[in-house]
Amino acid sequence: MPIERRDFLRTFAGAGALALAPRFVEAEAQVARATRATPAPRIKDVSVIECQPEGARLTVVKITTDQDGLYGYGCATFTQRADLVKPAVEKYLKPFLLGKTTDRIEDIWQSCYDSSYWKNGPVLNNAISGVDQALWDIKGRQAGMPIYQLAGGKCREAVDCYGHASGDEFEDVVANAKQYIAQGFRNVRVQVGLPGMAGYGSQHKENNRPKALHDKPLFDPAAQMRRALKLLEICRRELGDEIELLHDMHERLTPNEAVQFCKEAEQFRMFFLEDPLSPEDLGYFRQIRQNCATPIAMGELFNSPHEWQPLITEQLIDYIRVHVSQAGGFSPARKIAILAEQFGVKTAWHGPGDVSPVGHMANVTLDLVSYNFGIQEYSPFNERTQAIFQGCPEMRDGYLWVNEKPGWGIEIDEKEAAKAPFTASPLNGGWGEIRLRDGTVIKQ
Ligand code: GCO
Ligand code: MG
Repeated sequence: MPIERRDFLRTFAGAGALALAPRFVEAEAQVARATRATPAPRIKDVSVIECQPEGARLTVVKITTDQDGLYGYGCATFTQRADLVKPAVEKYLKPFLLGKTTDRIEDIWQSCYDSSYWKNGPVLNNAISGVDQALWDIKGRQAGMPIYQLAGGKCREAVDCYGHASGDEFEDVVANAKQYIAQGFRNVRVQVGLPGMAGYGSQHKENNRPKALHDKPLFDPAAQMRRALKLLEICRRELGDEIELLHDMHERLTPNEAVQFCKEAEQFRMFFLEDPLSPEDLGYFRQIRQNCATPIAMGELFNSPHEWQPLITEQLIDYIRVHVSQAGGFSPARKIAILAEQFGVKTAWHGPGDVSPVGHMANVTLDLVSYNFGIQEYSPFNERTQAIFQGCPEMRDGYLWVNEKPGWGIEIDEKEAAKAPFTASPLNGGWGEIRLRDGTVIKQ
């Protein structure tokens, strides 16, 4: 017992109290045991792992701590500008983070966010996401729990997904959709190529390209609109009423065409139509709502709360569809999910090939813990990806199953990652251009 405590008992409580001292000491020790955490780990290193096991360039941040074997991974994938994320992490966040304790995730998120003064851009948000998710991974590993437990536990057993069915012609799409259905999927996204043009989701062979005033990839929004509506009609007929249909408009139409498209598509009872408008045209969502009840998903291009807040609070969309690392990671995405729940909006986190398996685990974790989960986009992991990222979530019967290991449950084999470096490409992974017949460049 500390001397001062013994003196205190003798002086103020008398000898009787001193006799009770052993019990007092034991109680004190119990409190100490309960409150004494092992000293919080400190950040010893922040590094970036890059690889391209499939089409997309993937970026992951690794945070190493001063405690033996304790580290974590976070997804920071921004495939079109991948080379910029690494220096954002190494030259700015790393010096800011070295020596800090890993236990204050929210505090670190807020201070990284503010440390650039200008914020909410895709490069910096991805860099912060890498750090944020790596810190969650570390906390999960410390607790010996998967992160869904730290976020409150499961609301459901597994995550209902949709697969991507596509093809040059209508019958190819239907056949591809049937393959998904045969695997147990209940939901399919359908995309058809546009003859001679650069459509989204399926590139049609350039055999009968319409005349244009340039030789760049070509697109015609009105033709796209007619073809996609036809596809939905055929799919509803051929696939039956039990299958949920989704379609990604990829903000290719003009705002008024988008309103028309959503209105026309109402008859096909879609699960949702995705990205009818670009983030620059958010005001038109009011017109879509006023004209039809087609469920709308939006948000994969969002980086800023100023983009998702009005759509959610005005209940202008049905599914919020943010790319988690583009919003800054697991911490802000959890807040988006909770905000959306309050307004009856469901989640449909962006899950394409340009999310690393660590990011997919973050998606699946959000899906499991959010009451207002809607659906999850699914992209398969090829063998090369699984050799690098061991512990990818598993697909069974159209459901994704979380990895039950602590943290995100993923181990990265850095030697395997080094065997799949970014491949050379003329635009360094960036996208080219798509133009209308007269040569006007459009959003893709
Ligand atoms: C989707 C998306 C993607 C994006 C891609 C951009 O809904 O899956 O639209 O296919 O185009 O992630 O890099
Ligand atoms: Mg999309």
